[in-house]
Amino acid sequence: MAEVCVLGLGYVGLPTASLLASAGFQVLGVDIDPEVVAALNEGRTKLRESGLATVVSAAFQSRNLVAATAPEPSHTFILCVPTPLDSRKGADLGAVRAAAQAIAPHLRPGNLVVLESTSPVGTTRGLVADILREGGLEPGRDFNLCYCPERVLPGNTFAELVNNDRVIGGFTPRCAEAARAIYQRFCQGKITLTDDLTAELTKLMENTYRDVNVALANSFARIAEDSGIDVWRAIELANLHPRVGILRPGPGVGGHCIPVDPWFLIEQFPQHGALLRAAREVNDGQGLRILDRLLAAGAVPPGSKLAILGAAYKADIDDPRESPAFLIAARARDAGIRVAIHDPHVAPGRHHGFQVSADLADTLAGAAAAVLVTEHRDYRCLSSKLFLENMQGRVIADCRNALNHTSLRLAGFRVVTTGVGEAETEVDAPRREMPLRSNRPEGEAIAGPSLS
Ligand code: SAJ
Repeated sequence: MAEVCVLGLGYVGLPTASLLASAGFQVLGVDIDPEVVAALNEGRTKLRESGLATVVSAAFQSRNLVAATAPEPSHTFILCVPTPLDSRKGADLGAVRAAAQAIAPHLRPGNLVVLESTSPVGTTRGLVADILREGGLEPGRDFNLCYCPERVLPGNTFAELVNNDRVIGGFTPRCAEAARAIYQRFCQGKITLTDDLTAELTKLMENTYRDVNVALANSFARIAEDSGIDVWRAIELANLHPRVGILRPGPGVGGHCIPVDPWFLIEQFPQHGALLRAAREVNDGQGLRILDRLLAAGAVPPGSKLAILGAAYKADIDDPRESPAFLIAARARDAGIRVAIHDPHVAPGRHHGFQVSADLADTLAGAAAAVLVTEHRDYRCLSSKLFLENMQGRVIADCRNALNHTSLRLAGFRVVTTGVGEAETEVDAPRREMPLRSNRPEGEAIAGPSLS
């Protein structure tokens, strides 16, 4: 009998299972995908992050970790399954439901069940508890039930799993204590106990905070673009204030967490969702802004080629999920533009309906314009010669302010940068007159409370 059964062998479940195995537990890792299970049992993993593959293969080699397609009786069950959005931007809890149903027949008195998947407030004591009760056992009395959100940053998963502080929310305080006994075997961060509802909201708040703050940076970028100001310099200066820490503008927010999680709160609490929804809309519209600027400048006429640099949703990772690159690509294709996408980390092949290539020269070949979406380390040192020799046009858009603009301009390129007004993109261009007047029609009052 396994001591711990981890359901879902994705980017959180597999490292967690491996760390538990390294800590000496007998772990059964469960995934519904037989190919994933077979590959893992043969010692193959798709994980390419530094440190992770080593921990995973060591866990399998030690035989403390074994993968299977169905759970078995165990002392502890940890659910690390995905919670994506459904077509109405609500939480799709199908995988959580299926995982709870799969463990229900194996549940015994004294067991511990932990949900890690990001979930709407109330999922642990609602959906999960209801399914587990069907076997006649009561959470808090007969078995322990907790919510313990993962907090790892993709790209730094292993270090964050070990070092980050964790919040454990118990259905009862005793449930939380039972989970602490397991997590403290591999987590070196501080473990704080609370109730399941608070822990669920905490996780959603963390990612919503990030989304709203990126949206704030993107809103500032738009203001700067309209004012002929360089937002990157302005942010640098604003961040000299001891209580200000503005994030970086960009092409919007990708990945499977931050563009998704705020919707869980918006769906559950629409009466308080205005700010959250506005942030989502700003971030979702951000990628298309750079394309609109290229279209407005006539840089990519129908029939021409646009080269997109970066398919991963953020720098130096291989994950293309929800990447703004594909939003830009789809809109460009709709406008009759031929699109080529390059990424040095994402597996070459089709993603989101587009071919991603690992050949940069080929991606740039004959392009009228190029747009940098992801600030991979490999791109930051690209020479202007590469663009010059391969591209047909002379326009480069930089969503991350990551390229060497001086060298590109000296080579004859026009550089369009997120957060930088057009006048600022020309060499030696005089600073455009600041629009001191607002865009409000003459005489219209500013809406807001009256001071009188
Ligand atoms: N981004 C910007 N500007 C910034 C920071 C980020 O445009 O200044 C963009 C990135 O390019 C990316 C997106 O935001 O497209 C999200 O990237 P991220 O690095 O902020 O976060 P994720 O999605 O990789 O991981 C987040 C983390 N949450 C927080 O930092 C609050 C991580 O700790 C969570 O565990 C993870 O979501 C998750 O699984 O929920």
